[in-house]
Amino acid sequence: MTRTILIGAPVDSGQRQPGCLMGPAAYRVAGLRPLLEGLGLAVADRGDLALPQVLPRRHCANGAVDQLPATVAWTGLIRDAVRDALRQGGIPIVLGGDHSLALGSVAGAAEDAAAQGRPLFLLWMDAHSDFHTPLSTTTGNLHGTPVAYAAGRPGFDAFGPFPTPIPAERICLFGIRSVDPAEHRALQDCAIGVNDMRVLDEQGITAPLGAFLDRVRAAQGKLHVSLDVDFLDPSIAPAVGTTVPGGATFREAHLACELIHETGLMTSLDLVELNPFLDDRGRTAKLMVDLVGSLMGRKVFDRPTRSFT
Ligand code: Z70
Ligand code: MN
Ligand code: MN
Ligand code: MN
Repeated sequence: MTRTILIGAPVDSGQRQPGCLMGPAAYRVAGLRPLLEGLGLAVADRGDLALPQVLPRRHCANGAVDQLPATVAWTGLIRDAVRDALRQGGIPIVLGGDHSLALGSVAGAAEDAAAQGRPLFLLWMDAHSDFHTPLSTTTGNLHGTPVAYAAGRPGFDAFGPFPTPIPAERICLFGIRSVDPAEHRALQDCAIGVNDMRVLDEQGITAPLGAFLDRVRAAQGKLHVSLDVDFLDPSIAPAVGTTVPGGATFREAHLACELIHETGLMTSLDLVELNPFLDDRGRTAKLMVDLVGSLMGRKVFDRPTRSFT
């Protein structure tokens, strides 16, 4: 029986708009646990992680960087929680919290994959590329950095080295439409797969996503999925600090989640950037929970396990 392990990560040190710390509670209120149980899955809810009273002293050469000590402390807590959940054979679902939590969750998934001798792949469903380093960010918001950390870019001394950096070919950005100049330059110099909105408009969801998932399967890889609320169009998902027009529709998002489920490849998941304070009667929280339903196997009719080639 598939076991999901819920890890509450009320992180809001990665950006400056208060409210993401209410995310884990909102997912629980929106019915995440009964949804998963209704799909026949076992659920263990580990509750919410909490920062220690005393934070490590940390300094960054870039004076713009905001709340580095708290973000470093969250990273260690989340990394350990995700690694332990995977070690116990569960599928960790990290309930965020802003996207800086992925500095920890992807590191935990990488530690586990290395221990099992399997390659880790990363699917980043987001309006943003989150490919800044602490040295290149101009906003200082560390939620804009986790892909760079996972890829092994320099500048993350305060966090310690990323365990087994993920080769660029195993990272897929999906749905992006807001990339800062420094991120753009760095992405052009590497082999990270960029499925921006232009690609999805032209080719749809199935072909680009299927090509990536096929590579995960061929490599017998593990797959971490990081789902940012702003992957979705703000008209259906208003509860996010950084709305970017032109996001995924309800149908595109569900299709992507269904396709991921049908491959059976996803081994860990982040739900990030929900800001319940900005929500409209819980609709964004409910939509995110609904998408987890599709990721974990809810469907109108049964379909066989799928591959794309
Ligand atoms: C911008 C920055 C970002 C998420 C906003 C935005 C980054 N590139 N990431 N929302 N999830 O501030 O670095
Ligand atoms: Mn993000
Ligand atoms: Mn984003
Ligand atoms: Mn944000």
